[in-house]
Amino acid sequence: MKITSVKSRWILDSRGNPTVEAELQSNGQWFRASVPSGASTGTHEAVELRDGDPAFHGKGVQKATHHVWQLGKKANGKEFKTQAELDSFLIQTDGTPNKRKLGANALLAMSLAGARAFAGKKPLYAHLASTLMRKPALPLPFANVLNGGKHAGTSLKIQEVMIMPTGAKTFREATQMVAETYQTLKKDAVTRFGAPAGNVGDEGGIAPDVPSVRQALDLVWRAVEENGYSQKMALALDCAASEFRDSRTGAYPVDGKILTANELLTHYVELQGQYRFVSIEDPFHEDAFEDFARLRAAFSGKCQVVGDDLLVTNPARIDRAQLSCNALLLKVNQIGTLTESLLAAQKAQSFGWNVMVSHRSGETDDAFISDLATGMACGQIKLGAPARGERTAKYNQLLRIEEDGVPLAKFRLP
Ligand code: 2PG
Ligand code: MG
Repeated sequence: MKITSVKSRWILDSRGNPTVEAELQSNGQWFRASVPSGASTGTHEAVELRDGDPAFHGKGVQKATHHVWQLGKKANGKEFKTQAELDSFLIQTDGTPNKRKLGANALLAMSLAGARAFAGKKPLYAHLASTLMRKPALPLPFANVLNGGKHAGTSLKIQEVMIMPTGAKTFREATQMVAETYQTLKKDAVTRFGAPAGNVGDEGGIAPDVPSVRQALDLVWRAVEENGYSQKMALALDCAASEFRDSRTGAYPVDGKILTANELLTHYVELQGQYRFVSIEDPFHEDAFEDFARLRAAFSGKCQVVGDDLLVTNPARIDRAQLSCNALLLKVNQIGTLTESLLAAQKAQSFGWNVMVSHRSGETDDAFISDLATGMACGQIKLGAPARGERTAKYNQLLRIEEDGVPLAKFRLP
C-alpha cells in the first residue's frame, strides 16, 4: 500500500465536540476514517490530544489534525507492506509510550484510514478476516438501551443497562428484537415516569431518573417480556465504577447506599442471582485488579467480567489482569493503532477470554468497528441504542454485511 497523499480535518462528534478525520490516497483512491471519543475515559488510556486553547473551550484538535498532515508528509511515497508496518511507522514517529506527542487521535485516524487503503476494493471486514486468517462472523450486539452515569446526568450511578439478543438467528432478527424492545421500553418509561423519562443519553438509550440499577433492570426486563423475548434475550451491565467511586474514601456511593468494595461485590452477586445478567463491565475502579478477580471467581460460569478502564486495550495491563477479567472491551482509540488493538485481542484470547469490540460515547458516523468485529469474528460488539445516527450507522453496516452471507456468532461464556 503506497500512500500518495493525505488530508486531515476536524469534524464534529455526536456530542458536538471536534474530532480528527483523516483521508489517505493510495492507488488513485481516497480512504477515510474518523476517531471516536470517550466521556468515562480510563486514566491509563493513550493520550487524546486536545489543543487546550480558547477554541472549543480547550477541546480543539487543530494540533492533532496538523500531526496527521505531518505524518502524511512523512509517509508520502512510502510503500507499506502490512498494517503492522504502517502502525509501527506511526508509533515510532510519535516515539512516546502513551502517544502524547502526536496524539492517539492523530495516529488512529491514519491507522484506520490505512486499513481501508489496505483493503482497497475488498470489503473491510473481509480484508481484516483474511489478514487474521479467520472466517468472518457477525458479532452479537450489546445494545445500551438505558443510559446512566456520565452519559445521562440522572441519579442512576451505573452507566449502562444493555440487552443482548442471544436467541437471534440472524443479525437482522437481532436488530429487530433490540429495536422493538427499545420502543417498548421508551413507552413504558414515559407512562411510568412522565415524558422526560423518554429523553435519551449520549448513547441513545433512554435516561429515566431512576435511583437504583434494580429499577432500571426491572424496567428493561419488563420491556423484554412484553415483546415475548424473555427466552431469547439476556441482560448486561457496564458499571463504569471509577466514575462513581469516592476517590478520597475508596467507597462506592451507589444505588442509594455507600458501599465498601466487599459490600459492592455482594450487591453484584445478589443482583446477578435475580436478573441473570451474563456480562458485567468495570464493576470496580480502574486499578482494582483484586476486586475484579474476586468477582470473576464468584461469577464463574454465569457471567463474564469485562475490563474496560481496567485494561484500556493495553496488552501490558491485560497481562496483569489475567485472573481479574475474562473478557476484553476493545476500543481502538484507547491504544491508538489497529495493530496494537489486534495484539490486545490476541493476548486476551490466549487467556481464553472473550473479546467485545466497543464504540465510544462520543461517536461519528464511521462504522469501522462493525467491520472490525466481523473480521475479527470475536462474537461481541457493544453498540448504543438502536437510535441516533452515529449509533444506527453501526447496526446498519452490520445489516449490509449480513447480505454477503456472513453468519451471526453465538454467545458463549468464557
Ligand atoms: C464505556 C464507554 C462506551 P465512554 O464506558 O464503555 O460505552 O463509554 O466512551 O464514555 O468511555
Ligand atoms: Mg465501559
